[in-house]
Amino acid sequence: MIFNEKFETMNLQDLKNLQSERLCALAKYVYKNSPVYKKRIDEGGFSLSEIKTIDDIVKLPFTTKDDMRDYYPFGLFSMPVNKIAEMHVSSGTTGNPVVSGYSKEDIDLWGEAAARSIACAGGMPGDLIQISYGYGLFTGGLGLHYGALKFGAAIMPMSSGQTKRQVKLMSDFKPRILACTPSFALYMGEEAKAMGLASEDISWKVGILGAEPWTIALRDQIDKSLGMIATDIYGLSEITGPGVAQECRHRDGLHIWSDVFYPEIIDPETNKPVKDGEVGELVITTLTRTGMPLLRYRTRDLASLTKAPCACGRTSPRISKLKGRTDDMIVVRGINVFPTQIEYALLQVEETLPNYQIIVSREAGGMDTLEVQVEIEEKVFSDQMKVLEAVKQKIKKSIENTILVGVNVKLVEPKTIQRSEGKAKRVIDNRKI
Ligand code: DLL
Repeated sequence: MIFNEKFETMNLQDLKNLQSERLCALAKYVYKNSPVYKKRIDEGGFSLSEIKTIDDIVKLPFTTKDDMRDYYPFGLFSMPVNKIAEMHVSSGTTGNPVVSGYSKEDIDLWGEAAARSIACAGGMPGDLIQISYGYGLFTGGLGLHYGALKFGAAIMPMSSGQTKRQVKLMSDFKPRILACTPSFALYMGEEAKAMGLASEDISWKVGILGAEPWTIALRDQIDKSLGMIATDIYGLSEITGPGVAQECRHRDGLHIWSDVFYPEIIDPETNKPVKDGEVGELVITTLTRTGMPLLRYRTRDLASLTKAPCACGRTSPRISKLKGRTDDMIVVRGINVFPTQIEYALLQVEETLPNYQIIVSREAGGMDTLEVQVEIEEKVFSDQMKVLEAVKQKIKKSIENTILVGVNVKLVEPKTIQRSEGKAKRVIDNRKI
C-alpha cells in the first residue's frame, strides 16, 4: 500500500518543479526568520533572486553538526521558542547535545513521513503496531507514534527495555508490526524462545528497524528467527527523526521522501556532488519545515543515491543502506556515542590516566556491547581488590551518566594501551558492519 500516491509516485519532472518551488520559498523563509541563515546568505555573495530551481541549491550554505553545538540550544530555530510545539535532543560531538525544535506543522509533517514509512514497510490499515523504540527526547518512539496515528494503526506504545514484558504482550496482543532497533528485535526473538514460545507464536510479520547500522546478513537472521520481513528505516533528530527514508518490500534501498527532505550526495573532502550510485556524504535540506528548517545539513552518514524506478511503483529516489560515517560517532543500541564523551567522563575520575580504548562488539544474540579499557595510576593498580573495584565502579558510573548506555569497564596498567603517532584510534568496532 502507498500512503500518499500523489507525492510518492509523482513523475520526476513534476517532483523537480515542486522541489524548486519549495526551495525558493524556504530560502526566503529562513532569510526572514533565521538570523544565522540571513547572515550566511548575506556573506555568501549572492542574492536570493538567484535561487530559481532546485539545482541552485548548491549556492546555499551548508549546515553542520558544529553549528548545532555552537548555536545551542535555540539559535537555529526560525521561530521564537514559545511558538515551538516540541523539542527533541540527541547526543552531540562534544559538550552540548543537539536540539531540534518542531513547530505544530513540523509534527504533522513528521507524522506524514512516518506514516508513509509504515505503509512502505508493508503496514496495512487496521494493523496493530508495537513501538519499542524509546519514547522521550529520543525521536524513535514518538516519531513512529505520530506516524501510526496518521496511518491508522492501533498502537502499543511500549518504549524500549522490559524485554520479557514486550514478549508477553506480543504473545497476548498479536501485533503484526514491530518497530525497534535491529539489535533489540533480535534480542526479543531470543527472549521469546527462552520463554518457551515457538516460532508460530511470534506474531510480528513486519519489522521497521533502524537507528543503528546493520547489515543484510543481520537482516537475514532477523527474518529467519522472527519470521518477519525486516525493513530498514532511516532518520536523524536534526531533520525529523525516523521516517526520512524507508525500505519498501523490495528492500533495494530506502525511499527518501524527497518532496520534503531533499537529498544530495557529496564528496566530503571536496564538497562537490558525486554521481548517482557513488557513495558520499548524505546532505539533506528540509524543504518545508518551519520550526527549525535546515539548509544542506551535513549528516556525516555515507550512502549513495539512485533515481532508478523501483518495482513498488514509488518514484521517490532511494538511498543505499548506510555505509558508515565520516566521523567517529558510534551508534550503540540506537544511542549515539562519541569517543569524546567517554573521554570527558573518564577524566572526571581522578585515578584515571588519559589513555583509553573503546571496544564495540556484537554478541551472538545481536546485542551490542561497549567495553572501555582505561589505564589507571600505578599506585592504584597495586592496591587491594576492594579499592580497584571501587575505582572501576566510579568510572562506570561516570561514563554511564554521560552516554546513557551501559558499559563494561576494564582497568589496565599504565602503558598497556597502544600509543599512536598520528591520530589515535580510540574505537575498535568488531561488529563487522
Ligand atoms: O536514530 C532516529 C531514528 C529513530 C531512526 C528510529 C530510525 C529509527 P538520532 O538519534 O539523531 O536519530 O541518530 C541519527 O543514527 O545520523 C545515523 O548515523 C544513525 N542511523 C539512524 N538510522 C539508521 C539506519 C535516530 N537505518 C543517526 N541505519 C544517523 C544506519 C542509522 N544508521
